[in-house]
Amino acid sequence: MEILKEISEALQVGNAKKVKELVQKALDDGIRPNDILNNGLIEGMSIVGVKFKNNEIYVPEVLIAARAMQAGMDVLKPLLTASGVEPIGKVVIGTVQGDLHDIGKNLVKMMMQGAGFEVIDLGVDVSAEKFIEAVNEYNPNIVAMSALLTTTMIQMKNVIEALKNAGLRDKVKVMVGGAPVTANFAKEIGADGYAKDAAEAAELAKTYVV
Ligand code: B1M
Repeated sequence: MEILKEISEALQVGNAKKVKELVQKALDDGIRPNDILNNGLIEGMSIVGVKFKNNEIYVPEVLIAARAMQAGMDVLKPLLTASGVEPIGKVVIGTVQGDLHDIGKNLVKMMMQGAGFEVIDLGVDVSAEKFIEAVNEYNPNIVAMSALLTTTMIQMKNVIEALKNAGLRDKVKVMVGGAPVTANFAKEIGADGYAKDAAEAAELAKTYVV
């Protein structure tokens, strides 16, 4: 669809205003929020990722594209998240220590909210200690961790070890995800589950509270 291509292109050049307007127009045209997300916004961001990798663009351009992505996600948010319903469970979510990538984590949060969870978002660069404090404070069903760097994904293991040391491991399900994370890695570090994308993450989370 032409408008989804336009959304992807506006995102790639970091035009947040245009992304916002186009996402709204796509919704008004009756395009489903998930199609706008996957074939417009995420599609655009994956092209940004390839250009970044090939040194065709640099951190500032990626940051501007990330802001445009967030602007588009803000328009979709009310449609992807449930409101006014009794939560089906509680999730503590964060991007692990040393890692500042939050777009995927924010999407997972939205999808989980859409599935009926109350989500406590600890943000980015979250240390094991902060995860433990939050588990003690909020008593969640699930701890959800995101990592986008091969150098930070190992922090997920530290959080699981910290949960064990604090005697909390059996009280929560731990799920992990993010581009470099795999199902095998999740198993190796002793997580309960892995999801490859935000929709799958919400589905997996539901299986932990039924
Ligand atoms: Co960064 N970055 N970045 N970056 N960045 C990557 C991740 C990279 C792959 C780019 C590349 O080289 N191609 C590369 C990592 C290489 C590696 O480790 N293997 C990289 C690098 C190297 C870096 C820096 C080190 C660059 C530098 O400074 N030299 C630096 C590190 C900063 C830090 O974190 N300490 C850095 C910085 C940044 C920006 C700040 C500029 C910006 C982040 C802005 C922000 O998040 N607010 C940024 C961005 C935007 C990217 C790319 C281009 C896009 C990431 C993204 O948002 N994708 C990325 C390249 C790429 O991924 N193609 C890249 C869209 C998002 C929807 O996808 O986050 O994967 P994603 O989430 C997916 C799934 O992974 C999954 O669901 C989502 C889809 O539905 N998912 C989960 C995510 N979390 C989950 C949790 C779950 C389940 C599923 O359960 C709990």
